[in-house]
This record gives sequence, C-alpha cells and structure tokens, in this order.
Amino acid sequence: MYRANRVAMRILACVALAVALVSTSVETRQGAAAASEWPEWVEIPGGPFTMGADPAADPRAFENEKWSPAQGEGTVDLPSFYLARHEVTVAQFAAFARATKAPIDANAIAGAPSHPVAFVSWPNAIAYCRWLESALAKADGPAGDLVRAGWHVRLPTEAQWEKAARGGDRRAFPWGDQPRRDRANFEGSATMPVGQYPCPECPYGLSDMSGNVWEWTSSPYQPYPYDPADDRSNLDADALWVMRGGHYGDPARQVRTTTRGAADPGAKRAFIGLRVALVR
Ligand SMILES: [Ca+2]
Repeated sequence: MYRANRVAMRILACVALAVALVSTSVETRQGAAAASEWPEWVEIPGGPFTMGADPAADPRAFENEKWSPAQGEGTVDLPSFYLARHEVTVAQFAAFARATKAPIDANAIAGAPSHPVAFVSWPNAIAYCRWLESALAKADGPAGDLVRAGWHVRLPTEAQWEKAARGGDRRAFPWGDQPRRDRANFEGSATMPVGQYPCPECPYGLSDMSGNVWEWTSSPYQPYPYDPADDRSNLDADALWVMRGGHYGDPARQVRTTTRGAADPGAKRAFIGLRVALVR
C-alpha cells in the first residue's frame, strides 16, 4: 500500500512536471513568435479618422478627450505608416541594451522575454527607436528597405496611435464599444506575454493596444484640438508626454482607444512601455 502510494505520488509529480513543461513550451513558442528580434510591421492606411470622444455623448470619456468647447470629436487626416503588431518585448529591449550599453533600469530587462518591456523612460524609448532604425538600415528585408529609402523608426504620435487602435468607426475599444477581458489584459495584476489575446475584430490586427502596458508616444501632452504639426514651441520645462492604452491593472474606462495618459519623461514604471512606428 505504502509502495503504491509512493508510485501514485511519483506519477502525480511527473504529471505536474509535464504540465509545467507544456506551459513552458507554450510560453516559449509564443515568445518566439512575438518576441522575435525584429518588430512585425502592420501597415495603417492613410486617410482621415475621428479622434477624441465627447463626454456628453459617452459618459466614459474624460474631459481631456473632448475636441473643443464647441465640438465633441475632431477629424485628423494622416498619411500611411507602419506600426508594430506588438509592444516592444523584454527580449527586444535587452538586445538594444546589450548592443548600446545604454543606461537603463535593471528592472526593464529582468522580466520574462516575451512580456512587454516596462520601467522604460521616455528618453530610453527614443534611444531604442534610434538604435532599431540603425539596426534595420543594415538588415535585409522590407523594413530595412524602407529605412534605406528614408523612413524612420519613431514612437507613434498620439494621433497615429489612436487611428491604429480604433480605425475609422469611432469605436471605444479596439474590438468594439464594450469592454472585453478576453481581448486585452486589464483589471488584472501583472503583464502577460505580448500577443496573448486574439483580436480578430481589431481594425488592423494589432495586439495589446488596450492594456498590458501603457505605450509612450512622441506627442507632448497638450489640450485638444490635436495639432498634426505637433507644435512644441509652447512646451514648458516640466512638459508631460502622452502615453496611450492603459495597463494591466487599469479599469476598462482607462483602456479605451481615446483615453489620454501623460507622464513625466523620466518616469520609469512597471506599467509603462512602448510600441514602435515606421514613418516616412
Ligand atoms: Ca498596450
């Protein structure tokens, strides 16, 4: 009897180990797809889209999403660009850190490779974009060809980010108008591997635009209406930079496509990361 129990215990232990190995291999496989060396670029077509949200029409909208005193929403016309399908991962950011010896927060590369990088300041994010552009310039493939033709790796502007998240139909979330926890990581407790949540309804098939980590943009935080010329001449010394999309712990209201977050450029937080754009 005692022996039978020991065997049973050993079998249970083997089952537990097998489950752990399966979990690891799933994580590794997703990581291999999503945390590859280079971003997977998605073309966002040019043309106008509706930006902002009117608190009078949608009580979930914050006052800073209103276009102007007279107008709830605005229209912004953007040229086409490319946006990475995924947030920049720990593995991708670690490659930058190794190559450049840039001063970064050790926490940024301490997480699992397939998770989004966090603890990244705005200057860290800009430095990553510069490094990626120089690396792509030496790489084979379509993205390298674009860089060699004069395109640049940048953080998206907040208008580019919002268009990529909501497409042309004013939706409140990338998948539609109601929050769905099977489509994004929010109201949770930690980051998830990038690309973990399928989003067939998302206009351009981008992952984690809502939740997981907030994403730095290249836009200074200024009241709407948004200026496509991105005039920075009025910025004061303590200007904030816009971040978009909300994070894993945020309520649904803060992971909407129009929610505008902002942070001090030096902020390095467990819930702020980035996504890269390829622009002309
Ligand atoms: Ca995100």
